[in-house]
Amino acid sequence: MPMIDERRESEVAGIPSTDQTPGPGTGVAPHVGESVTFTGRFLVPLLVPFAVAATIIFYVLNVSRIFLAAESALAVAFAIAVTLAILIGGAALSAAPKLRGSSITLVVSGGLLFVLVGGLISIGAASPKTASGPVQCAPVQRRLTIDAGAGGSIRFSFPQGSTIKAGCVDLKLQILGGSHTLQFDDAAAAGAFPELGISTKSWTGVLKPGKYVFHCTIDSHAANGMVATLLVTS
Ligand SMILES: [Cu+2]
Repeated sequence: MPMIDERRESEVAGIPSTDQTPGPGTGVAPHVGESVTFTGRFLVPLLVPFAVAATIIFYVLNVSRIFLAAESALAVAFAIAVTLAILIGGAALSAAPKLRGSSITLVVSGGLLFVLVGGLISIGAASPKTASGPVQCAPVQRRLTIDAGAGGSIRFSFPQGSTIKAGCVDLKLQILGGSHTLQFDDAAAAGAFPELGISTKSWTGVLKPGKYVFHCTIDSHAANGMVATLLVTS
């Protein structure tokens, strides 16, 4: 740095330096203004933790959704791919500090978009498979009401008989006393048709021919004999 040395020598010698503009090769960029200082010193350090937290939440939400939706092996593979992409991307970005800000923004938002798309396409599959009710059918061909707790008993009763023809059936539980429910014993039937009770009093669905054993889920009602069979004929 011959220029600095020269200046020092001139200052030491008491000769005022007239050259106020930094010469080429000094490598000192002049300060542009206060806004740069405010953004760099205050705004960025303040926003970075929030951005990091938001990114982590975003990542966890979407990747966990992928885990919920996909078969375990596929989900693990995807999560590893996403995590590796983030790690490699981060390493590449820090290894290339001269990359323009706009390029970094593009790469990062591209990665986030990748994670978001992965999360979005698995939304439906990730939703819990609740027994949301039987396949709706129309028109209703038959209606059947099953009574529960008639005369203060802990029993089911069939005012219209316990046999019904297969088809589009509207089944209703009429609670005459106490609190009772109606749920099919068979796991597949219980999954297909919602439990009837206080909140859900009826459903409409296709009943195929067969014997449908059902019970009350309240306390020890079933153990005390609150079970019955609905016969569906072809
Ligand atoms: Cu009961």
